[in-house]
Amino acid sequence: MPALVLVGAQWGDEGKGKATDLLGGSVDYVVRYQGGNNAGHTVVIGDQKYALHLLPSGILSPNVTPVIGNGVVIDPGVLLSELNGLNERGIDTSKLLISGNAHLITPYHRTLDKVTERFLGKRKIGTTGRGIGPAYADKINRIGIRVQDLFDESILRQKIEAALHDKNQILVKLFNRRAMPAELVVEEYLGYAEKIRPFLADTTLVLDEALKADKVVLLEGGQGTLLDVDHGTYPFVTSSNPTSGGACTGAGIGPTKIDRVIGILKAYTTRVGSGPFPTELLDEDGEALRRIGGERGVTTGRDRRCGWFDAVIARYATRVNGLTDFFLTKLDVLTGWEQIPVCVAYEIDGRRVDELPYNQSDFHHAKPIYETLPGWSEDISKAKTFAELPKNAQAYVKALEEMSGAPISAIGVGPGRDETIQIN
Ligand code: 2SA
Ligand code: GDP
Ligand code: MG
Repeated sequence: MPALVLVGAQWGDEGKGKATDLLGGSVDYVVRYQGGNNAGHTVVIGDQKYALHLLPSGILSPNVTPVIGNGVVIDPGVLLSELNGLNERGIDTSKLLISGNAHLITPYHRTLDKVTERFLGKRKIGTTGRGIGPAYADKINRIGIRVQDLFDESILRQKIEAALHDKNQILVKLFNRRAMPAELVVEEYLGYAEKIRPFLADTTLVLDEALKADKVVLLEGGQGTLLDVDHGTYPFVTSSNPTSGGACTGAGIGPTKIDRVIGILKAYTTRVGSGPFPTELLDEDGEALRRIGGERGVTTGRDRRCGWFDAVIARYATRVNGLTDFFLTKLDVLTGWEQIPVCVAYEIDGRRVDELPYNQSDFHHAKPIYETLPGWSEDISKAKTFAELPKNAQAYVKALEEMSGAPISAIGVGPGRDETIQIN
């Protein structure tokens, strides 16, 4: 098995961190290919809980080489404090490899992210405020700062001065903020260079050699399919490509190397930030899902919006990612509901629609058409096989599988590493 991709099938927070960690025992490399420290991936090992933002979740598996690919945006201060935090807890992070082509998030990106959101008011995206969008905008505008620039003081200074030329005008004239002196940013970033140097690598070459040597490479997406800048609910998206295609560009490997694409799928739906969400529950069921599921942002601490499972979205994720299988997570959270509604299609302006509408206005009008499945009340957190699940839980999983268009190969019944049912 050469390379496999793990993507969020909904709006993120499906449990990708746990899934990556679970696969950690059988893979050699875990690569982050997009996003930055907007991600929040939780891994629970025994009584220890880890929240990873920028580092690949595979960093917790001793035999894994963790890689931050060229498609990631790195806030160096956050990177170093995350590494320190893990070192203090006894985790060896010395194997980490970082692409010199990854872009850097700077203080002006963070400021621009926050002031733009404030300016948008009610129309805000609900970003994490980590500077992700402005950093990717500079990358596309060809005025970004890359990791490799840290090692050439003159280039770093020129690039930061050039990037700040327009931004300071915007900050002062449009947002009534103080200008940011380029020299301050240069000084701070030069200070990161030697701390980052030991991790610097030609990561596409390392991964190519690994694949040629039959090593297993896991490409780990941040966020989720519906937050993809091309395939998500634009403009309420993140500024990169979490979908499986992004894994190729963000890690620098070709699609012919990938033979499995796993979609991580929550047994219900959540979303953080603004934007359409057809099955959102603004009632006590939504509140109960949030409470029982612990649905709170790992990075920002924001309450997540919660709703029933949406099969239209799952089918869409199967399509745009070319999913081979799903890991279904958090089935245990649904224990105790007598009836569980599942959205099978939408009604849009009086018409039934079975596929995700590509027109955003239509999606904003979409009303869920529900089928209701019988629930279960037995505790399922100790179940180790599919057969040990109550009949109604089995039927729920089978129904989701049929509606979503790809087989379910694992089921999460709790946050812990071993609280998973493997199928086959
Ligand atoms: P950004 O900051 O530019 O990427 O925000 C754009 C949109 O993307 C959403 N987004 C996320 N959605 C779910 N989980 C994310 N990670 C954290 C977590 C979120 C948190 O694991 O809980 O702590 O709030 C994540 N990162 C970005 C974001 O909400 C915007 O809708
Ligand atoms: P990620 O961003 O996709 O890695 O997901 P998050 O870590 O943001 O959110 C998923 C949350 O669900 C975390 O708190 C996990 O510990 C937890 N989790 C993952 N799988 C399961 C599961 O099967 N059952 C329960 N109860 N919790 C789970
Ligand atoms: Mg998360």
